[in-house]
Amino acid sequence: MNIEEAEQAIRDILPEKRYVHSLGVSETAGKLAEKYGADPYKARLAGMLHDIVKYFPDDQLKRIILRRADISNDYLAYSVKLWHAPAGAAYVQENYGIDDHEVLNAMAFHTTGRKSMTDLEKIIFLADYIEPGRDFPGVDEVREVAGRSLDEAVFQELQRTIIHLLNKRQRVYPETFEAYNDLV
Ligand code: DGI
Ligand code: FE
Ligand code: FE
Ligand code: FE
Repeated sequence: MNIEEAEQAIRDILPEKRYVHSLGVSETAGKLAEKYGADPYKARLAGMLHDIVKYFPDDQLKRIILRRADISNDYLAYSVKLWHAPAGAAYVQENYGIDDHEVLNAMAFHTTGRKSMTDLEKIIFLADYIEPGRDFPGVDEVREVAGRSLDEAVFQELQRTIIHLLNKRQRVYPETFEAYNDLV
């Protein structure tokens, strides 16, 4: 599947707002890849598809996670907001024949992060947070840091996300802490 086909697929599946967000992630990820020496094509493809199953019913995402031996069932004990990331990677592998594991892992870990992230994984994780459509307190600071250090920007995103979850008295997926510990 090429970038245009991926764009067509999400245009058909996602609501307008999420489609525009995905275009922003794709574009931002492509630029970050050029800057930090990752593959811009893989970055744009993963960015385009990263939220493809975001609006699938929870029970459908759960079934994908249970069916796939390569997706940890631990996700099911944490927020439903986490499920679309690994389920989306499985979906594009099964339905679009995408077999590039760098692209699939960048999609699978775009929400939680994990220990020892590749640059492509960091780029999708970060692009999701700072694409031009995002508007929340602190996003401009992270955009600024993203212009000089990929690791520092990912670190600040993890720090802010964990603080945000703690303030809302929500669970934190252990891999998010592991990603944080890796970069602190
Ligand atoms: O799908 P998006 O909205 O574009 O963004 P995302 O896939 O990064 O989802 C972010 C949401 O997930 C955000 O509301 C925080 C929430 N979340 C819930 N539990 C966790 C979590 N995020 C992380 N990193 N770790 C968690 O344990
Ligand atoms: Fe997402
Ligand atoms: Fe994210
Ligand atoms: Fe997203």
